[in-house]
Amino acid sequence: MSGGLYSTEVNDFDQTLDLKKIKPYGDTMNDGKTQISFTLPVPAGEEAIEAAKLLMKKMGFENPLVVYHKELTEGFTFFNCYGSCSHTIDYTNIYVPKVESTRWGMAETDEFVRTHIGRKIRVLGASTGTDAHTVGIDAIMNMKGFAGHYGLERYDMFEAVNLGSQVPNEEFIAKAIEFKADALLVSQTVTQKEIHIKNLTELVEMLEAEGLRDKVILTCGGPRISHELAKELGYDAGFGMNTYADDVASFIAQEMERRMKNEPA
Ligand code: B12
Repeated sequence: MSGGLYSTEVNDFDQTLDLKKIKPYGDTMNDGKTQISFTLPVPAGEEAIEAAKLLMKKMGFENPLVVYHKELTEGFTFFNCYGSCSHTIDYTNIYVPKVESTRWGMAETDEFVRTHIGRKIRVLGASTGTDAHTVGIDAIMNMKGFAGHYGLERYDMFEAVNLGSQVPNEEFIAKAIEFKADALLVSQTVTQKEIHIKNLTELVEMLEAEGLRDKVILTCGGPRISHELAKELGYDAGFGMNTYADDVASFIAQEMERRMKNEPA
């Protein structure tokens, strides 16, 4: 059976996907439907809701709707809103710098190190500066690893030492020298007031001053770290959310082999 209200509505839906102009998908292609939440520093009430809607319009959302709001504490109201995003992105023109290595599993990486490096790779890791978050660096280094992926301590061909959190850069470098580390793993979670940038930059400068920068493979990671940012700050690689030990172990093994090949005999 054709015709009727339902089929007319279906046919009216915009089904075209143009990768040069993508926008959020709600239940129909190109409807732009977006959920957004934020807090405004004003008391709850009709004026607060109107302010939230006006702000959404300024952000480029059509038909803004506040579906939930609650005063969190006196003078601060939280909003859950919906709206249709009017902006689009050219997906065909996107370039994201990525770590250039092939991701292997633990057995494959161990075998590669055995064959091509011929000894264990010494890796030192820490959450440095004032950062007290350890779960990220533990996920990468500790024996049990993260989400079914074993950590570096489990690898036969890696000797991994995790110094934990709040390790000052001076102490990290001193330990790296003592341990004769091949690779350094720095974790940074807190990004308030760009503290991670300050801390990561300080470490690079201190390594350079000690003449150590080129002697180690320097990596950093954390939920707000990208490979692009890491390279900008002078690191060899940066790893963000949902990284596994597999990613960083493969990178270190492959990078170490590259460097060994380039070393004059
Ligand atoms: C648990 C937690 C804490 C615990 C930490 C306990 C511990 N032993 O780690 C405690 C309660 C101590 C804590 C304290 C604070 N926290 Co906190 N915390 C969190 C929380 C809830 C989870 C973080 C976590 O464990 N994630 C899970 C791990 C597995 O993920 P991950 O860290 O991203 O790691 C992965 C990758 O990023 C990557 N990775 C990470 N590091 C590295 C390193 C290398 C070399 C590589 C290769 C990869 C890699 O691999 C990991 C696995 O995939 C987050 C909120 C959240 N839901 O994320 C807030 C959060 C991180 N904390 C936050 C804040 C503000 C704080 C405090 C400042 C609060 C305060 N005012 O006191 C303090 C910080 C104190 C300090 N000096 O650092 C903010 C940070 C905001 C920001 N952008 O700066 C968050 C986002 C909460 C929020 N929404 O406000 N926190």
